[in-house]
Amino acid sequence: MGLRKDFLWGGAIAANQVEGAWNVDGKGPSVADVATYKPNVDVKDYKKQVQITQDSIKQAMATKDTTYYPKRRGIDFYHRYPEDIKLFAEMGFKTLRISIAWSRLYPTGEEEEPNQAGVDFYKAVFKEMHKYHIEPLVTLSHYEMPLALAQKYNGWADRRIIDLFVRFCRTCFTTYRDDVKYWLTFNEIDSVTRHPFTSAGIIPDQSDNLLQDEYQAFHHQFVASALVTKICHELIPGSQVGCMLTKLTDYANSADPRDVLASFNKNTMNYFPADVQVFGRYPELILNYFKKNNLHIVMADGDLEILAANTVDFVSFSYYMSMVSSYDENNLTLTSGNTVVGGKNPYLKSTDWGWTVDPVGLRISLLQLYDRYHKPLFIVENGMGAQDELTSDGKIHDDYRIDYFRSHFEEMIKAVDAGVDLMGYTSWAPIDLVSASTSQMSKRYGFIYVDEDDLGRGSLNRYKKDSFTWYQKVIRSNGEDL
Ligand code: BGP
Repeated sequence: MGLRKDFLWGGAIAANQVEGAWNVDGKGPSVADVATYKPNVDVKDYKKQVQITQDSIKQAMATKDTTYYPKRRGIDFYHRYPEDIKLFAEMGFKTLRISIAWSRLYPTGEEEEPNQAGVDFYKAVFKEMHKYHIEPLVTLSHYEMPLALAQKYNGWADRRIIDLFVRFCRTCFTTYRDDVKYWLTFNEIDSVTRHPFTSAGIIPDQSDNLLQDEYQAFHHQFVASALVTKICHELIPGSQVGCMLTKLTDYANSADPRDVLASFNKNTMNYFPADVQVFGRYPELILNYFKKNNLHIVMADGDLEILAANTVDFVSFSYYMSMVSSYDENNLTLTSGNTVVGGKNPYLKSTDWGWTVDPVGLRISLLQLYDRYHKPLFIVENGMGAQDELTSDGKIHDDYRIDYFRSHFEEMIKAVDAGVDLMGYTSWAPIDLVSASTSQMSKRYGFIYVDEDDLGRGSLNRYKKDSFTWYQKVIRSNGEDL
């Protein structure tokens, strides 16, 4: 069988991790611009890594320094996008997933009219992609919102954000209607409870009841996502809108039924936001979880109808690792879980950052998602963070990365052979960029090396890694030559 003839091979990046130019041409500060480089935090403690307070934001905004705020500088994609897109085209990309920085179009989120320089920037980026017949896949919210909205409203915890986001999206649809057909609403929508600031602009010490605010934010994002899906379909005939979840595939630690129960709970919480976006309603178990935990989600009249009437066209997801759950006597209800890295799995190796490498897990994920949702799937992130060495003759021998991708592609193809309808695959990330969780540059994902270190030193020159030519061959053969 093999992959579709029109399989969308490509790569994925996000505005806040590549663009830089955080305060030029009218862009306002975003939540990403106050994220600090934290080299010494235990990578297993995801919550600590992304911890943010009202004070840390004030401190960050008192300086224009980019050394310790790497997302402010990214990899200078803002100025170098023609060179980068040309390299993607050389690999044969059919698609490129990017995101639009809300704060580049609406600096504080509340302007009536968009910032023209921001609008023009993305127009130019799309033009460059089309020059090489690269189909844009655009995320409307990828770990980025105007900082002002986080400070003033506590982000998505406040219902007023819905209208502001809809205004931003409407601008995107009207301006880029001829450029973009594939849209995603919220990146890794399930992550609100894992890192509320990055994902929803919630400043934890500004919340009286953090868990309540997180679930309220979920609800607002669901409504916003549904409204935006409707508007997109109206404004761009033939467009397709997808949801995007982090597929944190969880295994029971043993055949002990109680471990199986723990794992079921974990997976159910992981699926829930996509369930709402695909089925158009809240799962009963989640509504009961709200009740049991005294969470009172305020829903306006008509919200449930909006969710029901505007479900997504396809399901996209990121897949990096699998996790393991064990029974915990003190925790018998569904839990959101606050770590990304689960228990140890003796059958799997891990990356230097402790993320398990589990290609079969990708196949399992594809089968599970297709069986659950019966919608076309799109792998929009998958890859391995590693430290690379640039040799004196400008080469990077990254066999480990090739091995990672090869093993994942083999399993992906087996899932397609089993009947999964898969639209495409975009690697995270085709070019080295600033890490979302650690703000490191040294956690490298790309087929293209960027000469920049954690503190922003380097020429920013781009170099092709060995994996560059390998991926080019994979795309050319539509996955037959691995
Ligand atoms: C996902 C995010 C991306 C990306 C990736 C790798 O969660 O959607 O933005 O960064 O993970 O994570 P990290 O950069 O922390 O290694």
